[in-house]
Amino acid sequence: MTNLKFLAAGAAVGVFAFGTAFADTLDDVKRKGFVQCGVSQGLPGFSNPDEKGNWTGIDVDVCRAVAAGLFGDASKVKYTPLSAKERFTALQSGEVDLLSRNTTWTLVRDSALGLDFTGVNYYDGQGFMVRKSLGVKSASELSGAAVCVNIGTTTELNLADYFRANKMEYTPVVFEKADEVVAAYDAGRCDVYTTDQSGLYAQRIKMKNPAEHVVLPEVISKEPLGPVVRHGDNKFGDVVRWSLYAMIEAEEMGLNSGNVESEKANSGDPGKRRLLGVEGDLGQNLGLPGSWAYDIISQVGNYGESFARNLGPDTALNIERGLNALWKDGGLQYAMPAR
Ligand SMILES: N[C@@H](CCC(=O)N[C@@H](CS)C(=O)NCC(=O)O)C(=O)O
Repeated sequence: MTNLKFLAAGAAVGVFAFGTAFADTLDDVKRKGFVQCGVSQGLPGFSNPDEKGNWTGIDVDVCRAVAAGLFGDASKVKYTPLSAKERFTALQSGEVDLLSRNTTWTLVRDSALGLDFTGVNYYDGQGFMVRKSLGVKSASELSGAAVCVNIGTTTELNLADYFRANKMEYTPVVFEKADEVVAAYDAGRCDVYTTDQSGLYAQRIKMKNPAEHVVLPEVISKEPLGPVVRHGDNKFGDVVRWSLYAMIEAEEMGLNSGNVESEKANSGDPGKRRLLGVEGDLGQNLGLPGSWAYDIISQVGNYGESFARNLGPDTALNIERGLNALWKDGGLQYAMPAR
């Protein structure tokens, strides 16, 4: 009986912690004047600092878009680098307001961990990398391999599923920091490196001789990566969701950082006029200034610009749009209607 009481009391505190204590992240963020954004510890194309500590990447652009929408200034962001293992505790505890760190949207994370996913800024899938000299052409040839992998990731779980389902053996070689995983693989401590395919391309740049490694054709999982807020943090969650949608919607409408000023001044298109705050009160509904989407597009760019700048053919990653093309070009990126 006593135990039951303890459990009930504990549950109530849990609800309070997730439901009330952080319910006003939007107000808190407005008051302090910046967004505290949880990012990776350095993943080129997604969230990566240069030698001066300036962060860039497609995940960083989500943080910057939220700041642009809120404050009219994309630079009002502070970054907290987090390992895969640390990331959820950092969000749950309030150390960060927003997690934008190549994080896969799964049922358990969305329900049991007190988190809410606000969208998908990159559709990915897990892959394998090996040394070309191994002569392996398919993942089906990997039985008996030592596999380097990051702890606290979906990668670890999918790896186990894949080998089990295919009745193959493997030896996991696990590390907490992604750089340790890459260094171990590069030093030959394992035969295979596995992570999200985008991560394989990103991390290959850091290896001693990138041309010596090949990504195998198999994609063994779905990895929808997106920004995360605390469960119950609906107002702030809405701001994050619609900041990302504003970037996608802008690409759908043909608005970009180069033309948005003249489009705002001259366009007669009702949808563009609404999104850019010339007509209506979309921003007000989100608790944002009327210029929120204009500020996002002019300062951060549309989704396609962000993709091209961080991941596209002109970057060292050289990733195609693929699943991340707009829905009207055969991809999955689709913004809900801004009206
Ligand atoms: N998407 C997967 C994997 C995420 C992950 O942490 N991947 C590693 C390997 S690419 C990583 O981000 N490393 C960069 C870092 O920790 O800085 C998940 O959400 O669990």
